[in-house]
Amino acid sequence: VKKLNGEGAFRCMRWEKTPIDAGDVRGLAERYGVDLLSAAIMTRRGLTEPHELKYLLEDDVRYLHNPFLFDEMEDAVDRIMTARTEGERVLVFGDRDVDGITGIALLVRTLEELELEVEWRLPLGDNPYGLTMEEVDRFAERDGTLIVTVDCGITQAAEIEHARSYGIDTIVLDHHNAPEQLPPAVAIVNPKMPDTSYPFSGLCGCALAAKLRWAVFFATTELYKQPVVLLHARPGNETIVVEAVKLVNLVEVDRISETVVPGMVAIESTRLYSFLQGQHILVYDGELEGRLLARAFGDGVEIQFADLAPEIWKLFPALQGRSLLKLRDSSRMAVYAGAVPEEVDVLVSMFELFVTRNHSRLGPGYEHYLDLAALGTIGDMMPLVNENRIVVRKGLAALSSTINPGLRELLARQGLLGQHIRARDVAWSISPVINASGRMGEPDKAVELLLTDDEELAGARAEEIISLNKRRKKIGEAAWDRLLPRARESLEEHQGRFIVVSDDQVHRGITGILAGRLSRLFNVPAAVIAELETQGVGSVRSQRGLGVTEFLSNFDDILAHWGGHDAAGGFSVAAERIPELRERISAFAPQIVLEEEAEPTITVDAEVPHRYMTRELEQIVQRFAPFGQDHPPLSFLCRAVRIVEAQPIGKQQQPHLRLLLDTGSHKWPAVYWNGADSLERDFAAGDRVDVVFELGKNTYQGTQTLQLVLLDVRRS
Ligand SMILES: [Mn+2]
Repeated sequence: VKKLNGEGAFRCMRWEKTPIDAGDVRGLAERYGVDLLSAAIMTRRGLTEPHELKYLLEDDVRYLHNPFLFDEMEDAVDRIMTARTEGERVLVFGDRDVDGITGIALLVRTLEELELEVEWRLPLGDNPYGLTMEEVDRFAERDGTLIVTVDCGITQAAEIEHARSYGIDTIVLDHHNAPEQLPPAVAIVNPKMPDTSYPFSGLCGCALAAKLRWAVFFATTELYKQPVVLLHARPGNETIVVEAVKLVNLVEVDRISETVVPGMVAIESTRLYSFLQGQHILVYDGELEGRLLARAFGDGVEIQFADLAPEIWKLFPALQGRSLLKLRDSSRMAVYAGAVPEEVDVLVSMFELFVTRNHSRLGPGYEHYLDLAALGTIGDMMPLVNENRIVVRKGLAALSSTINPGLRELLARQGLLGQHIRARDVAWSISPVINASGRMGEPDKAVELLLTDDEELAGARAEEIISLNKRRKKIGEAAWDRLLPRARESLEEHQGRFIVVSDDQVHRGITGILAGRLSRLFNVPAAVIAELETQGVGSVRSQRGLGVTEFLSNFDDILAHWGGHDAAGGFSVAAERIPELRERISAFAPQIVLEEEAEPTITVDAEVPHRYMTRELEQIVQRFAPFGQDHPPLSFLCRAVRIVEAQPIGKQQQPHLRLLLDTGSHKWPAVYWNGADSLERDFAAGDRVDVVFELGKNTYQGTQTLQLVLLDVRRS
């Protein structure tokens, strides 16, 4: 086994292809109407449950979870609506990374649309993470009364209490792990709260801002907090089954099903009576429903309801005259429901569709703002599973055609304007640039970029943050050279369990990058501390299962601030206590238990027979895109392909290989990064080889062509 570049890449890897059952694959393919190869990949990736496949195969925003599933979303919305009526001054305070910056932009634009008086701040220069006492004082002096934090706040009980002492309320939108002592906020919207009813924990801060946006615009409709009952009666076996679902803010709060023998019971003696009393009732096809209800309970009983059908038919003429039963059988919803859905569930979904289509900002208009949420999600390395898939898919589509002047200027300079933008384009060319502004102490430049409607200013800000990124790269390289030998010593000192290095030359903005790079190189958790004048500012990056916030909690008494996720975290410490902190970490190190180092392995998603090695493979890859955290690119195995040509390429020592591979029906261009050493040693032109590859794109003089990106090559 040979380690490459010291960056954790290995040659001579084990190829792992999970065995699957052909019958399962066929069943999945039939049920969801996909090809067998896709079904095989889904099965190998363990994506076989209806609710998972929904997020893989669909990308309509109506599959997003309802924002009111957050326990305190209504409180947040109410407080904002009060601020609107009272003409209050609102401060949006965010973190200085992509997630915080996009979150601020999304919130400020939203609150301004509501005609609120909004200002925004985030930590500049060497200022510490999160809201500070000084910031609260400053806002109090300006007679502010409401703060909304995004991507920070959950660990800031003291600062938020301080705001409260001025009579300033705070709404916290944060996705960092919640500490035991929660801040005294009027509302906390955090998917990682211990017993939240929200069904997905992987949202970034900006996505929470997008959730709040939907919720406040929902609150401008007449439906906000108004219970609505959707009612449906259907003939059963000599009976009539009456089903009803109660929604508040489009969230189901109650449901009932009554089987009635016509003429046998008075409606007053059924549970239905109290369920319906005083409610706003909606049905589909009022004439038919009225007849069935009259048959069930007698002509004397009159249930007041409104008929949704004419409204729905106006919006979707193709549905004219169709019964709920017919709609159920043709709806995608039935495919993803674990069991056959009730007709009343179809009615619920029709109603949701009706509401979101009728209020542009809740439906198609909502998607325009997902460009920012996609940037935050990718930049913060959130898992691309569950509803994040829809956020990112829709967000990338919105980004590709964005009208935001700042984003357009930035995309243009990164060669992405007018392109079909992929998640990796964002991860490589957009989020590092926005992040650099914060790392270099000038994140306000990036916020201005995203908020301005002035093209000239947008262009200037784009230039500035791109040059900040160049500077960030330069100082990062210099710091790396200085820290690497000390990191080796630290690793030895801590019995191969942990790395901690501190340095007074390291820029505070790149501790996270350095810690990440060290942790990947040595495959252990690493901490990097920048020693500033009065304080140390550090980042921790995990590896092999160490929980970062749990780790940091051991030093709670000595750290000034700390917080984070399981995989990454940050902290600050008074300068004079840095040596003590290092000693404490060293004393703690023997207790660190790391998971076994895994054997270097490539997971193969599917073996592709030669006859399937056509351009259609790209369509299969697209079905599974976007790729990222917890959802890596598809890797394929193809056996016995003939090497037509192989040519070393790359600057200086030409470490890479460009190849032409013959798969029978097609000749494929391929690239093998760092593969030049293998030529003549492991294989040669003319050989037949087995290859594991990802499908990639090669852009040459503005034209994109498909190519195979080889991950491993073996002589057949
Ligand atoms: Mn974040």
